[in-house]
Amino acid sequence: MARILITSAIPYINGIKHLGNLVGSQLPADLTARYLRARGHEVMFICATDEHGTPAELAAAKAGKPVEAYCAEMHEVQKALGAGFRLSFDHFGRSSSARNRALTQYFARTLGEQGLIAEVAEQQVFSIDDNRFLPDRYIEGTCPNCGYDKARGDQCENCTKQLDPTDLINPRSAVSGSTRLEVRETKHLYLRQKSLREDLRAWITSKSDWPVLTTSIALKWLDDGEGLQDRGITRDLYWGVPAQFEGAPWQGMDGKVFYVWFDAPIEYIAATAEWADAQGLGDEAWQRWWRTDKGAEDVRYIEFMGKDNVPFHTLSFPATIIGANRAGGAQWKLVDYIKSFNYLNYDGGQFSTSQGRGVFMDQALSILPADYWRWWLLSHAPESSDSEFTWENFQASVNKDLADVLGNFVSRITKFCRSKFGEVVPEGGATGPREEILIGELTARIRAYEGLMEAMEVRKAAAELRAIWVAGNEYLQSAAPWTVVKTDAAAAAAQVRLSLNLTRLYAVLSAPFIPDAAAAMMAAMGCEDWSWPGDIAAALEVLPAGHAFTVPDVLFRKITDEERADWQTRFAGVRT
Ligand code: B3M
Ligand code: ZN
Repeated sequence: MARILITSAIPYINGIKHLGNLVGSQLPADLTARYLRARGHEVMFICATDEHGTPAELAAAKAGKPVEAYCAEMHEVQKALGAGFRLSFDHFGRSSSARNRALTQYFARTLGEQGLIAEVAEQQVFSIDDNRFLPDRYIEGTCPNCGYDKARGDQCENCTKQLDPTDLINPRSAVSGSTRLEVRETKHLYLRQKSLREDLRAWITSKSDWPVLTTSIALKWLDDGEGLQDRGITRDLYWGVPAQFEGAPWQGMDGKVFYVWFDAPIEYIAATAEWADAQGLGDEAWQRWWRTDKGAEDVRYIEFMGKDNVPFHTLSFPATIIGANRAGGAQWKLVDYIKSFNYLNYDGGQFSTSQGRGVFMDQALSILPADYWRWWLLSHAPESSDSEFTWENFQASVNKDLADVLGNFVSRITKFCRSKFGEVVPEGGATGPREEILIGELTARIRAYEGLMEAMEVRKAAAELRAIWVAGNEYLQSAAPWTVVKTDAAAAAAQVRLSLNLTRLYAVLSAPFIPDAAAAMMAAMGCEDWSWPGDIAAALEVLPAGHAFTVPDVLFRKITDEERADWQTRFAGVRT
């Protein structure tokens, strides 16, 4: 038994996530957490909402709400949707928590004391009427490239040209519309990442088991062009972790907060502390996951994220950790393995939050239960390349894999047994060569499935699980107890007994992918034995003759062509 810490990239607070976001981090992280728990490991699975920064402030302003209230509300919405998708977090925290404020300030102070933070003077746009500095996105004006009159200080949405605020024609404050703007000097804190470059390189190159996708992105950012740059870690915003605090090794940072990407990964640690608080446990309970000087040296730490988040997790966050560890006091855990994902596209284009294109988490659950989505998304996870959601493929996958293969097996065997032997596992008869062949195939496939799950090869693991279901279906088809029973009731009883046991085994094996259906199968088998199978022959004898079961409701219904067509139109357009 091992201790495994799993974090999923924490979703931004502003708005409901689409299925592409879900399959890029939270869902595969859940799959792994569920599997490793089922194998008897001690797992800590952490996620949170990423609540600070400009996007949160702007979204709150657009919703006409104070940012605190907006974030509190959206946190509950995202938490409920996570629960709806059966994401089995040990804790779903908030980056705006008191724990994260304290830890972020602690890391900043420690880095500062190590000489790893520089104070840098910058020229920045100040709005006289708003009495504040304006970050890029808070300045609007006319694009010098295409003439679009709502271009933002960082980019023109119309022609996509990257801009500096000073490029804009007739710049104005996005907060008040005021045009009384001037450039003033202001001071910001920079993390001196450059001086950590060789430490980072040594650490990254020591990770020989990392996927190429992860390592190549990390090394590219470390070495490309000008290479790793020192990075501003403060912003002129109201909403965030205050950069001026008691004990800070700098002055004059009042009114500034840490940059959202500085405090967001620290929230992984803080959310574990929030978990301990919620459980009424002391600091040692979360520190044993995160501090190698407090018992975390044997923890294996795995992070899940989309590929766009990799630079922050291979360079910036490790720079924070490595820099803080130099102080020699608390020793914080670095990630052991990063599982990163490509993008999921939607029906010939991209999912788009701003255009409302694609299926969002709330919409998905309003049309079908979580397991249907979990199965499709995980069995088509964008691992080695981008993948694409189409309604045809979704329909085919649900109807074939879930309804025709797994659902049909369970329905057929339970109904047949009820009609011939009643709702108890039948006695008598013995298994023969056909069953031995099945057990041989299942053993080989289940061991392969375990290897793939351990390696977090999500698509391949799904394919192996599907093959395990198919093996049972083919066995039942060729054994044909409904024919055998006419001449040899005892032989048919043995076949049925094995198949009912296989239903229980399917529940155990499938639970990481489709937890609700697995629970329904286990409940129908009148059993609570979720133990992972060692010897497969033994696992197919857990339900003894005479054990009562029930016929479950339809596990998976088929998606009709009309529904498919309807959904296709409904989700093509603009989300209202
Ligand atoms: N919120 C970006 C994203 O949701 C960002 C991840 C933070 S992980 C510390 O993709
Ligand atoms: Zn433009």
